[in-house]
Amino acid sequence: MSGLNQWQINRISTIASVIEEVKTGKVRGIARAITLLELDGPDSQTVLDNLEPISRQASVIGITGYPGAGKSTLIDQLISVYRSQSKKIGILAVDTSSPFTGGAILGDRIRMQNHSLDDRVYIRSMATRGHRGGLAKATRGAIRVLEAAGFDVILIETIGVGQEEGEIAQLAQTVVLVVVPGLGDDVQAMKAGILEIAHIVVVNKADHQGTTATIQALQEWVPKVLSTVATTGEGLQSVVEAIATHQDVVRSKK
Ligand SMILES: Nc1nc2c(ncn2[C@@H]2O[C@H](COP(=O)(O)OP(=O)(O)OP(=O)(O)O)[C@@H](O)[C@H]2O)c(=O)[nH]1
Ligand SMILES: [Mg+2]
Repeated sequence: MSGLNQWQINRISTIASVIEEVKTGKVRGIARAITLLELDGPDSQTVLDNLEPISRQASVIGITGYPGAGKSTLIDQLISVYRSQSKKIGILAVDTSSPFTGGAILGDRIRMQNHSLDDRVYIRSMATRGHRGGLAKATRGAIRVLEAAGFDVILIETIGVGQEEGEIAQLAQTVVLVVVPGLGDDVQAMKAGILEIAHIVVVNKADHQGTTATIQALQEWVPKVLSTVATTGEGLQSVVEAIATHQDVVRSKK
């Protein structure tokens, strides 16, 4: 290392220790690695290069849908199921605080805190607001970090409209779209966009009126339409099975 100055040597050894912590699944290392990727500075490529050889293959599931549809509540239920299967689960909540539900990220933390003391569950909010394409880049890196740390399932929560819908289709193997009853004409509007990339559509808040009509309207366009009440866990088992079935298809194609 004779060509390097002390600062460069320190930097390299810091990254090496972060990578070492990631490999052993240490939360602190995972958090630092993802922060380096978010900063998108010179260290971010070094982190990625060092993760490459230890990367594994996790199930990457996108949970997408309009603000307030119940994505976080559904994820909280999915965490419980995957935990009972002894899986390690990472959650990347990307830009979920909408102008409508401001402060949702804090809400998410509170809702998901059932799991916050569990070292087999890692929850991270990723702020990419204002960065065009930032979701894809930093999130792809964060997925690598979690894979390297031995996570089996990675759930990505996104609003999934506009620019983001193409990005989530590239990041996740299985895309679950969460909608609520009473979509009506919106189904027409969604056809060319998010419905095209969704593998599974979940009509959540099935305790509200209009669930059957919404399911019927969607069934014309999407192969798999299910309904849930995320707050009680009703219908959740079917969602878990549909995800597993789609994951089998994904893996058989590799
Ligand atoms: N009645 C009813 N309420 C629900 C159901 N699922 C979620 N909710 C409620 O709907 C509100 C929004 O749920 P969240 O899980 O935060 O929705 P989200 O899609 O994550 O919202 P953003 O992150 O802001 O996009 C909360 O008050 C939930 O308790 C359901 O099945 N039925
Ligand atoms: Mg949410």
